[in-house]
Amino acid sequence: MQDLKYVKIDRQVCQWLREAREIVLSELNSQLTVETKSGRKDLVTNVDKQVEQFLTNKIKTQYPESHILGEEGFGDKVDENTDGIIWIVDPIDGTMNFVKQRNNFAIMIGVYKDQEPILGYIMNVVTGELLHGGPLTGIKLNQAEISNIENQGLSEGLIGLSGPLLVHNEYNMQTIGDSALGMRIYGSAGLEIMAVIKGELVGYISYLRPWDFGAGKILAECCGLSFTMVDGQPLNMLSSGVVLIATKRAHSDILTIVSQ
Ligand code: 2AM
Ligand code: CA
Ligand code: CA
Ligand code: CA
Repeated sequence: MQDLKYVKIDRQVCQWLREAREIVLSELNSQLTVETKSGRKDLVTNVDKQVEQFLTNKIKTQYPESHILGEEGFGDKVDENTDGIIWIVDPIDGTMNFVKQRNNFAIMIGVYKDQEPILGYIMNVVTGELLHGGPLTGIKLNQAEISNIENQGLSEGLIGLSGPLLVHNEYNMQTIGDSALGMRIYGSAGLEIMAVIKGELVGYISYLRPWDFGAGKILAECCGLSFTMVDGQPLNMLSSGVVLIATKRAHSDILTIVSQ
């Protein structure tokens, strides 16, 4: 059953994301201001900041009672208290790709109410693909219903991995990769989660923070995928750590290898 209130909110957030996409596309060939955060591989640009400001302004104007957790700090301070409505915003997911490739990055929003999943958004900025919706609206890729995701095992598909986990062989990552038909490293958690939902990957494993998975968790769980920490433990919306998103069969295959 669709809840019309959320269908309306969904329509509005999709419109904001299309506007945010236009902002980014208009800057795609401009010189960027790039700063480092924790180290030389951790970047933020003027466009990351501009998109986060744009989205937080829209959310605050339309839904003033909301709290916003934004990666670049334009939202609110959200600590242990996750009651009420929380919007989790990642203005550019895959900033390194944005800077070096001007391609292969996403804008993401996740909306939770009293810790329950409400709506999730992953927008592939360059292609315009927008995965959106939640348990009360259904999930769509632009206007199209998502088709059933085949419950393939690890050996039947491609696995998305983060580079550092693979290089350091954490959690037996090299055996996990070798057990699949192949490994892929896209460099955007949002696009990798979208690829699992589209059936292009059987799973994805990476160290993630709340803005990296806030949207994807809502979308993936609605599509029947498993979304846990890499040891199978549940995660909450403020968790940080190594996260495993996969079909039910690939999830079980991976947990077996992790525990070996
Ligand atoms: P970002 O571009 O929004 O920072 C790159 O492999 C993926 O991991 C991207 O989705 C990136 O998001 C995220 N990422 C990069 N550095 C990270 C870090 N130190 N901790 C958690 N996620 C990170
Ligand atoms: Ca970042
Ligand atoms: Ca991110
Ligand atoms: Ca980001």
